Amino acid sequence: MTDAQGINLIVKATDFAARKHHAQRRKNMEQTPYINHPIGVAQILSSEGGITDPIVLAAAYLHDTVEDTDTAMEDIEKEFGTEVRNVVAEVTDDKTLTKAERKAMQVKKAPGKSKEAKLVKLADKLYNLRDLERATPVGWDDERKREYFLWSREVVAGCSGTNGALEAALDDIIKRNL
Ligand SMILES: [Mn+2]
Repeated sequence: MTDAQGINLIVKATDFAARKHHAQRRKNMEQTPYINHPIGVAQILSSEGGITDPIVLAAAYLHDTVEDTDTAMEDIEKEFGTEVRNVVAEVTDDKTLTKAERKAMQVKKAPGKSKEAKLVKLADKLYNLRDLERATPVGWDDERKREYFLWSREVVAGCSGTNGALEAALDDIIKRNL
């Protein structure tokens, strides 16, 4: 991939995600537009993780489109190619499972994921834990918050050896909140 192709892929993914998530809001008090989350995940990978691979950055923007919008995995394949599709597929939960089963699967499957998928996962968890540390979501209590940190710690452990900076930031925030 040339630099121009890489930039094109990332910008196209940003636009695609913005359109798909346009009507969604985060579950925080301020009802932040959902797109802030994938943008923040890509930003963490780029600025803190030092990631420059356009496949990983495009997948970061797209990582919740199949799980949370009407996007099909085939749409991702058609628009962004097989490599991006594979990373998005690896970080997409199976919605036919219950929430508890999906969380258990994330822990179980994390160690076997590709490096690209682990990077997106680490940045996604870091973004969500920072959100959680800043403010408790509507309808959550301290116990639910603690359980989320405990579960995240297990998923992150399954992704270890992938990116020193992201893992150090995750270690810090998890220790601070448990
Ligand atoms: Mn996410």
